[in-house]
Amino acid sequence: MMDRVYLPFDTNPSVPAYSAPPGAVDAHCHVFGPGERFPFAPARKYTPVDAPKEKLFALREHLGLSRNVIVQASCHGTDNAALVDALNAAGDRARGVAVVSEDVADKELVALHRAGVRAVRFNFVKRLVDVAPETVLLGIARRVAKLGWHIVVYLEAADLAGRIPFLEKLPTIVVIDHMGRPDISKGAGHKDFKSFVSLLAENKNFWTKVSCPERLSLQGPGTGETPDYADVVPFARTLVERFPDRVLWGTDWPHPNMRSHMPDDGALVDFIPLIAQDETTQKALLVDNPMRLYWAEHPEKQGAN
Ligand code: 0GY
Repeated sequence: MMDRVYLPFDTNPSVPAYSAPPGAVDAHCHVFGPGERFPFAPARKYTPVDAPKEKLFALREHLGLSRNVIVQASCHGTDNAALVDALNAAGDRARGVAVVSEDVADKELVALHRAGVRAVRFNFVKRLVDVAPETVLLGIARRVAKLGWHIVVYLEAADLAGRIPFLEKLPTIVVIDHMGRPDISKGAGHKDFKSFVSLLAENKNFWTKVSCPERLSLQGPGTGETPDYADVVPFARTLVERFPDRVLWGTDWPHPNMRSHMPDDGALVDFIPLIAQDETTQKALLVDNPMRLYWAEHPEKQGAN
């Protein structure tokens, strides 16, 4: 285990200039610990700073947002206790994305559903996890599909091509985190990003999160004259314009495992009008899409009532 402490999150983010529409969802964020109550996984690859639910809910209000989708991160492994605790405290204002192993019991899945979990995350990023075999993941996907859940996938651009046959076998909606982590230095006109756009065009059940400009940007925070992460705008804007009903946005607070700098969460909200340029598109990105995916009741779900 590599036990590295990452940068603490910004405890004094700016108030964004952009006002999100009523009901806006931060569809990618995490809760960590507190470690004393919810210990981190022994096999974790980094140790985060505690980022408890109260801080997340306070940030939601500060940024003018209404709801959260809380994603289980690798440092908590398959122990979803901190996530469930946050979901229980948030009531209808949060939904969850869990990480489970193949031996998860049906009754545990039902309990997660009752708490507000609506997806599982498959993490293919080798620096974060020991990646599970695809046959195991496919088995999990088939089980959670019965609950009406979907699959959230985290992978890096270099690994995408090799995983496409697997992704295309998944019997659910598939949400690809952080735009598939494109290489920003290549530009949005490069064939690699075009392939990602084609992948979404060809697979109507594939969605993506236009999130994490702070991880992808080479330019980094702006100078006052230029906005933060301006070099990521063409990528995110392309996806929002091309797939307005299959994109999600999130802060990624508390930005686990960031080493270069800690973003200002207010500036991340101000990234939204740069990538979604009219009110209809903003409402789709921030309200309609996440509500449809995480708050709708699925008639096909079984055993979860
Ligand atoms: C993210 C990104 C990262 C970490 C995790 O599960 C995780 O530990 O997702 C990362 O290091 O790129 O989405 O929060």
